[in-house]
Amino acid sequence: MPSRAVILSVLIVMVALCIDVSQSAKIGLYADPNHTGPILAFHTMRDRSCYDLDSAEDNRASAVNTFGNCFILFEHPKCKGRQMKVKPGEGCHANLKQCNFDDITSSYRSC
Ligand SMILES: [Ca+2]
Repeated sequence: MPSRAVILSVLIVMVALCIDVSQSAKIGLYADPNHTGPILAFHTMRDRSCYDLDSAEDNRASAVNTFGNCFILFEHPKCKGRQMKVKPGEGCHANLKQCNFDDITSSYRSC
């Protein structure tokens, strides 16, 4: 029979895992409209820190998939400059050009 402390520890870890999952947000950036062309970025953000695209992916994104999450795309590195929020029902996910944000994204963070 496990001690009460062990059960409590397991519960705390489970709660921590649930919180972590709820805060993680997946994003995909694509070089061409309608989520085609080379994938420039595809990863899961664990917090709201800023992510800078590498020079090879910089200023190339033409479409974004937020997988139901909320993200802010930025014109310059370090989440500076012009910005565009993309979340379900807001922003030009399939064609960033429609929001005058084509080939501009240099960094992003979740919101
Ligand atoms: Ca830029």
